[in-house]
Formats: sequence, C-alpha cells, structure tokens
Amino acid sequence: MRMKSAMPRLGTPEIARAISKLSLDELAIFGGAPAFTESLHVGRPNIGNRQKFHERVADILERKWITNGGRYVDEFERRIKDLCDVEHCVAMCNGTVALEIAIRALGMTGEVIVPSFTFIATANALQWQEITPVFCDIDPRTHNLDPARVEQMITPRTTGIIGVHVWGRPAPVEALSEIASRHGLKLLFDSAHAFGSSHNGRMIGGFGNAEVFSFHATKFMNSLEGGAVVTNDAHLAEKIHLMRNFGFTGYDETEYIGTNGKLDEVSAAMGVTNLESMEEFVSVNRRNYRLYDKELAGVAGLSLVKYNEAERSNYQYVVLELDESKTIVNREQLMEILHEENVLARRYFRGCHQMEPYRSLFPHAAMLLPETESLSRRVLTLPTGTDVGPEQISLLCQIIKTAVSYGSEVRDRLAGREMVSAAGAKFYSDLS
Ligand code: T4K
Repeated sequence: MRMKSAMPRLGTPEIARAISKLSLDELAIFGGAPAFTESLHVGRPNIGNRQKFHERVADILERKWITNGGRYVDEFERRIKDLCDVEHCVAMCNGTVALEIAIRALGMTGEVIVPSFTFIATANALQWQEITPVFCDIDPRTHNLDPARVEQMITPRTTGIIGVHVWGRPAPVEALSEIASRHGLKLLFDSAHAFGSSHNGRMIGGFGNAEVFSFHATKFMNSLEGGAVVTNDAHLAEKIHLMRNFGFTGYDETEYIGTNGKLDEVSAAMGVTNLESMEEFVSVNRRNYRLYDKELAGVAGLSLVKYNEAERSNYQYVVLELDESKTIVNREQLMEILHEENVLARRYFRGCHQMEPYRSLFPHAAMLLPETESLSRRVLTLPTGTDVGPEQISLLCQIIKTAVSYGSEVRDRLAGREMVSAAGAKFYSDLS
C-alpha cells in the first residue's frame, strides 16, 4: 500500500533531489540513496549574531580580562536573573560542575533521590562526591519524577531530592516541595533542559532551594560550554559564589573548600550574544515542533511529547514516543532507518541505572523502575533548532511514515540485522 501524503517540497542543498521516500525500496536502509547529503543532528548549536560576538571577543582580548569574573560574566548573570526573575545567579563553566557545587553548598550527603530517566550528569554529580543517587521511577505521562514513588524512596540517610525538568517540562514542583519540607530535605532542580520555560506562569529558576541550568553547545541557548546556579537564597548564593572560586574570600584567605567552576569571558560573551537571539531560537523550535506534530498527526502508534501551550516553553526537544504494538517497527529499527538516511536521531535517555558505575552498584534497580525501563525503550529524539527547516522535517517525517506504514514488512526485513553497532558507528564517524 502506498502512502497518500503529498510529495515533500525539496530544495535545500542538504536534501538529495528526486527523493520521495514513499516506498520501502527508497529507504536508504534497503538500498535507496540517503535522504540527506549532510547529517541532521540533535543538538546542533544555535548561534546568534556573529558580528556582535566577534566584537565582544575583540573587546575581551583588547582589555586582557579573560576570566575570574569580568564584564561579560556579570552581564550574563544579570540577564539570567532578570529573565528567570530570581535574585541570584552564579554562572559556571558547565552544568555538571554547577550541579556538583550546588549539591555541596546545600549540604547534601548520604542519599539523594533522583530520576534515573535523565542525562548521566545528574547522577554523576552526586556519585562524584560519594553521595548515593537513589534512582526513583517516573510518571509515564510526564516523564518526570513520580512524587508518590519519591516518598517511598526516603530513608533515614536521605538528605535531598533532585528533580529534573525533563525535556523542559516542569517536574512536579509543588508535590516535591511539599515532600521535601515535610521530611526536612533539600530540594534542587536540574533545569538543564528548562531555561526560558515557565510553570504556572512563574519562570523556571525560582523553585526549590536552587536550580541549575546548562548552556552547553547542544542546548538551545548556549554559551559554548557553561552553566549557572540560580536561587533566591542569599546565603546559599554567597556560598556557591565562593565555592566556584576555590573558596577564596580575599587574597590568600578561604572560607570553604572550593573548586574551579568559573565561566570564562569568551563563553560568557557567547552567552550574552545568544541571549539576544533567544526568542528567535525559541520561535524556530516552536515552528519545527508544530511541523513535526502536523506531519505525524494521525499515524497510529506515534505521538510527540506535548508542551503546555499556556506556559513558556523552549521546545528544544522533539521527542517521539512509539507504541510498538501499533507501529510494529520498534524504536531501535526506526532509529537505524533514520541514521541510514543521515538523520542522527538519539535515544535519550537510557536510564542512568543501566550505565556504569550504577549498573554494577545497583544491579536490582530495574525492579523499582518499571516505567523508566519501559519509557527508555519507547522514545526517540529528533533533530530541531536553527539548522533544521520545513523541507527537512517534511522529508524526515515521510521516512518515518513510510517505515511505520510498512511496519510488518520492515520488521521482517530487518530481523536479525545488527542494529546498534551500525548506528553507533555512523554517529561516531560523523562526529570525528
Ligand atoms: N543535566 C541534564 C538533564 C542534562 O541534559 C545535562 C546535559 C547536564 C545535566 C549537564 O550539563 P553540561 O555539563 O553538559 O553543561 C549532550 C550534551 O553533551 C549534554 O550537555 C546534554 N545534557 C546531553 C543531553 O546531550 P550527547 O551525548 O548528546 O553528545 P554530544 O554533546 O557530543 O553531541 C550531540 C550532537 O550535537 C551531535 O550529533 C553533534 C552535535 N554537536 C555537538 C557539539 C558539542 C554539534 O553539532 N556541535 C557541537 O559543538 O550529550
């Protein structure tokens, strides 16, 4: 049965011409020409006004003030504070160090409850400091921590909870705050995905004891590498500020044990430059998200992770969820099909408990994480951002629709084929 959808409009240089991808034999995995001559990535950096960035870098070089604070770090922090409507912002060299410092400054020890369904940095920031990450299951509807499960994971050794706003959709902020305050626990949010998003009309950044952002190159708003801790707690902010710079309170004087978490001026200048284009990035992401949604609407077994239209969202992740009982083709097969077309879709996230050292430390964790286990086999993150346009999305969705519409045939033809290594090899060879 042939798909009824219209032939996608071609025209960008990245799309191989005269390709419809309406039949199985046109799919690259079955011998057709790849749809894209260049790879489409998840997490291709958005870059704002280059001219302004170059001017700022020239200014930094001219003034020879490169790091340890400076004009651009100050400006970056001020703008983040304003945008998130918080009182304090401490910019950091990356989101992981920002998490580590916030965890230490909050005095978390023993056990801290975290979702397993997150990027490995959330768990590593604890384990790195010999604090045990206790992996908690998620609510399959939100992909975020399930508060009822959080409560069940509390032991006498628990000192805190780290909620993650997965995909930029707010974690259950009120329920977690209530649990934390009832049990006397610290509450930190890993807000790496949620910069510029809101919850009940309040910007992400002001919840819990503190929140942590990442401005890594792959985030929709990047400062090359970078991160920040934001909080409304002045004492905590001061502590974090000192910890970022070895604990120095003055020349040859320290107050706490600190590390080096400083953001340099060139990265901060990139951050400031990109903040000026942030609304543009969000609107491209929103447009792309809506196009994906429209193109894939009505395909049985496929749904996109939804964003609340009444709130602010950055739309940086386009996450496809597969119901394999309807699509027949499974997530691994669909990912492989896309990789062969030069679409480097990602299977974020695998579940930290499935990765070392946690797999060995907690070999039975999966028993307590049925929703995480199931979700991590269903999701596939698709390319978006300023490098991805309507024509690419249309063709990419046509590939998905063709794969799903011939689901049984695809499954049979791919049966027994070594999937993961081929996809992985393609991904890594592309990066090198
Ligand atoms: N908490 C959460 C919930 C997080 O998601 C993250 C980071 C953190 C904490 C820690 O924040 P940071 O310490 O990173 O500031 C990426 C990022 O490296 C990572 O920052 C991010 N989360 C995570 C979700 O994704 P990977 O494994 O996707 O690989 P990566 O970074 O090598 O590249 C991804 C794609 O982007 C590739 O297809 C190529 C493309 N790319 C990448 C870079 C770096 C480019 O085109 N240009 C580039 O410069 O990790």
